[in-house]
Amino acid sequence: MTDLSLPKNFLWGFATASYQIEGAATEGGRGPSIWDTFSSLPGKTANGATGAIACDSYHRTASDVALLKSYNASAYRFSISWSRIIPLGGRNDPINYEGIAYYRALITSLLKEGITPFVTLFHWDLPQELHDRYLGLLHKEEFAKDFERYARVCFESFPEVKNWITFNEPWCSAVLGYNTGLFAPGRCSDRSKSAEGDSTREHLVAGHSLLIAHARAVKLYRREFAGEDGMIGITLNGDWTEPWDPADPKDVEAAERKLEFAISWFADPVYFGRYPESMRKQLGDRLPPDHELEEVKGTNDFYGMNHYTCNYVRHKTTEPEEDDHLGNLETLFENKNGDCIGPETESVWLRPHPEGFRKLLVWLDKRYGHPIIFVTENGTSVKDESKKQTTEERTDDGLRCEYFKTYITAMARAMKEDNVDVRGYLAWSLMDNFEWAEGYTTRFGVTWVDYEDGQKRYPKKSSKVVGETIRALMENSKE
Ligand code: GBH
Repeated sequence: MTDLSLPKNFLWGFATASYQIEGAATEGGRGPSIWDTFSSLPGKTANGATGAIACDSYHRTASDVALLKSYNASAYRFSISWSRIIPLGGRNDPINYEGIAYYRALITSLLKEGITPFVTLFHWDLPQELHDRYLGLLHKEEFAKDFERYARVCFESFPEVKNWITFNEPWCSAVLGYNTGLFAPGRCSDRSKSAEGDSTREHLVAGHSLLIAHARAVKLYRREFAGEDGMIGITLNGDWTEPWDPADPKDVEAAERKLEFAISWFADPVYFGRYPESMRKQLGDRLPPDHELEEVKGTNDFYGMNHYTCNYVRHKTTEPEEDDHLGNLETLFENKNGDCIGPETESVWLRPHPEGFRKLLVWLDKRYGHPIIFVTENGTSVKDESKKQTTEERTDDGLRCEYFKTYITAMARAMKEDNVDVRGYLAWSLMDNFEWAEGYTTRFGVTWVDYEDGQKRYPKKSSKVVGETIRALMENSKE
């Protein structure tokens, strides 16, 4: 019997994102997004996959909500496709009421089942037109104004939603979209990959625009919509780090610097109104000026935490490359002794290491002054899962079950032993879906989706494990 517990009102459930599950890319008045364009270009995604059909969730509101209900979830995080609401994206462009009706029906059926919606306004699918008009995230003022208007339309249209997330993982939009070019819109300095782009600075500009747009939407929400119980925040990705050689102060410092380049790049502006010292030192005035971050300070009602993995970090002895986004260091899965951080998964970047989750929760709690935290994503792929043939094999996801048990336990430990204020947990993902550049080869769902057979859904064992683990901890609560 464990001494750990979770409060009775702890919210938990599963997460998804619009482009990864909806499909119906050209239906219901939706305009194209940068992911429609990018995924259609040769060589950008595994097997040329796109989100044109995905899990077909656009046509399956009732069955998706029924699935959540059958898992006993008390919360669901999904994202809104901007170009379904405003097909061209801009502040003077027409609204698509069919898109609003789709999300309204989803929200209504969730609430009817007692499932609390967590709604993300932007999970990477920028309307293509805004990219064509002014290069999207690279134009701070235009982007912030257009995003603010889109946010207003959503706040007005869905007043029942009390938990809003402005941006999902701005690091990914900025770095993968404008520095490495692995994600839409795929800009980078490498001319074999992209005709345009500058990996030494565009991601820093994009990141800055996202922060300003976040701040404007938060202030609008607080001013006109939040009422007594509305909450809004940004969701940041962050992996824990351990020094490659704990006896080398330079590796210890590099491990901390990695956290700052990945997390504090966004969280320091949101909590302190300035960029981290380590980034300013390496990037100088390629990083936009701190004084513009004044309006960003104090714009989180909660910290949205996406967390998956952990790395060993080794400092580099050479000067940083001009396009470096990591903080002049290497990330590894083995330390100096050859210890491995965790077992392999289907994702080259992901190795389970639950202790890192606890440590990162504590680090965030300390650095950002004991914020309310919602874990908005946590989960894993499983090596060779897509090769499984029978339904029995496909639903038997042992590594994922173990992952959820150990990660949820690590979270409960951080709450009990370190007093971290976690209010909710959303597992990634409700179902297998379009895994961006990896297409459909990598699966993160607690539900198997059969893409060859009409997008049929089959609950995997992990779909039960998440709820069982959390509810057992809730039953231990004395509150
Ligand atoms: C989340 O990102 C996303 O929010 C979600 O949409 C996605 O489906 C889920 O993860 C699973 O991947 O090798 O340099 O390309 C997680 C954070 C950060 C993980 C970037 C992958 C790739 C680094 N992601 N990382 S790189």
